[in-house]
Amino acid sequence: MAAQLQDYQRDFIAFAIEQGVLKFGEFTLKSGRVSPYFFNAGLFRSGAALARLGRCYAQAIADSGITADVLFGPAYKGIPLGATTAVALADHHDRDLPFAFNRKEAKDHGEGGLIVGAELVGRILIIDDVITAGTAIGEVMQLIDAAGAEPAGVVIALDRQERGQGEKSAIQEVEARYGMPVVSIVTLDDVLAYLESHAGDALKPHAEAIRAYRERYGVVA
Ligand code: OMP
Repeated sequence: MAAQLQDYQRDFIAFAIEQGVLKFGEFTLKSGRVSPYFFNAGLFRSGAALARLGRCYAQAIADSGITADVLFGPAYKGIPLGATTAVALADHHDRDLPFAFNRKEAKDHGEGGLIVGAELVGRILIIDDVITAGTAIGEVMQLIDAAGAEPAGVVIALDRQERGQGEKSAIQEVEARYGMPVVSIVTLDDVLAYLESHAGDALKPHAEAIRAYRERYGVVA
């Protein structure tokens, strides 16, 4: 059954394509899989684009009903994502949450340490770009654990709906392993629904390649 897109999800996909963030072609992923599409969140790179992106993350958080004490943006790509989400939650949802991010390498001078911004205490909501096989999120969980905090969940822009180590999706594995929800602004099903029903003729043929990729690496719904 085709995914039912909410207006903000349809706008988000159109916006990601327009900004060159969501691209179609042939891309080798971190997992080694060769994918017919790629989502590069680093290409949301103007003030207006980041502001709009933050509003989409904030909307996904509001829709999910997840509550948290601190927002966390993992280095590097999660840092601007977490920051713009924190701004959007305060401006549009009346939720002024503390925000933190990490350094990739600990500083041994000045204020030192690995975490910048808010202290990691209580329930931590992770803001990240994409989960494919779930490797990157494991590193973030170690930081939260080391701080003695608890994960509240993960919010990502795109759920690629791919298998992880076994038959379950990488996201289902992350949810089971860490006992927390993972929510996304959009899923691969949403992207397919967009290509099939809303995109122009030039983009429609990409749906075929994505369906074939999903057959090979996707989860059985
Ligand atoms: P996993 O660690 O396998 O879950 O992959 C997540 C990471 O892959 C992201 O944080 C990105 O660095 C990268 N990635 C994308 O950014 N966009 C994609 O569409 C696919 C990937 C990827 O390589 O799987």
